[in-house]
Amino acid sequence: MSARIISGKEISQQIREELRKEVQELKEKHGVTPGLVTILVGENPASISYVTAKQRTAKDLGFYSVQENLPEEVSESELLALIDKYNKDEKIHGILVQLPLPKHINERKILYAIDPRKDVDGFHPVNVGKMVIGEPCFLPCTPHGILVMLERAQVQVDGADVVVVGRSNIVGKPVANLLLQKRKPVGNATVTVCHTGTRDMAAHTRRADILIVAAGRPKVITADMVKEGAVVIDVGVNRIGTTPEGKAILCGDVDFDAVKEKASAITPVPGGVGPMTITMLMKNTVEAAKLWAGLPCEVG
Ligand code: L34
Repeated sequence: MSARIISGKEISQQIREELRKEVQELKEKHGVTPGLVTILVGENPASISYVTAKQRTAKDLGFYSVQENLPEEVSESELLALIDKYNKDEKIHGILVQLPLPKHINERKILYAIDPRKDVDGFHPVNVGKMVIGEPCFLPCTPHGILVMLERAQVQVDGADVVVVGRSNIVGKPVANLLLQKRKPVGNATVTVCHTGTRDMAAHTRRADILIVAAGRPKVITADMVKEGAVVIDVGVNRIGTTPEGKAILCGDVDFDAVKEKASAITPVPGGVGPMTITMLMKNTVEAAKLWAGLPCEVG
């Protein structure tokens, strides 16, 4: 039997419609327009594509949005000065610095410089700390998107054996942390995290009721590594070539065609976790605007 497809694209569309209404209401009732700045350094094609999509979505939802493009050679202090400017800008409620940054820039220093109240990526240590102890805060967009997908697809998470492949600060660590928390409706799972130091990865993945893969390598999860009936969330977006028309050919970290015959539900690539990441950035920016305006919100 072929797995049910959990479409990030469709769930995203639903949430974007909800957000569009909320933005309109914020404008009409409170005179607040959510403001987002996305900062791109250099010309990494994947980063350009993601930031462009973020800007397009922000505009489509009625945000005030600003795109900053900086050259690869920009200095750390110039980038810090720009962040400082937007920390003080009353029209901007969310600041996003697209990662990865060039090697000569200290990523940590940049992320620490963003005002935690405008940290719509949830990467500032204040927000990471709050997340770990279960306080209201900005949740990082990809893990947040995964939680919402599991919720809207009505996957039973409470009590489930979840296996996460990957331990990055952006995905693996936070998603593992969130799912082990006693939070509702998505949480209270038993979580295992596999990484490059794991001795027998398949022994772990085969036990998973829910398998979340953020390894950053194409098709590392094959059908023999998946339990019959498991729910599989594929976070990978790998560029494995280009079409004759010059479009990127994408594939996930999961061997989709084989695994879909074994799983009960699976997310596709493209159209899975990626669009959800962008949608949760929009959600966080709306929350940031409410926080700034002193309105009730989910982040503090
Ligand atoms: N600061 N840097 C910061 N915040 C983030 O949340 C990100 N991330 C990751 C990389 N760097 C970041 C993203 O935005 C990954 N990521 C991201 C965002 C969107 C998509 C994939 C990754 C996405 O929309 N993927 C589409 C395909 C798009 C394409 O054609 O390239 C999909 O359907 O999966």
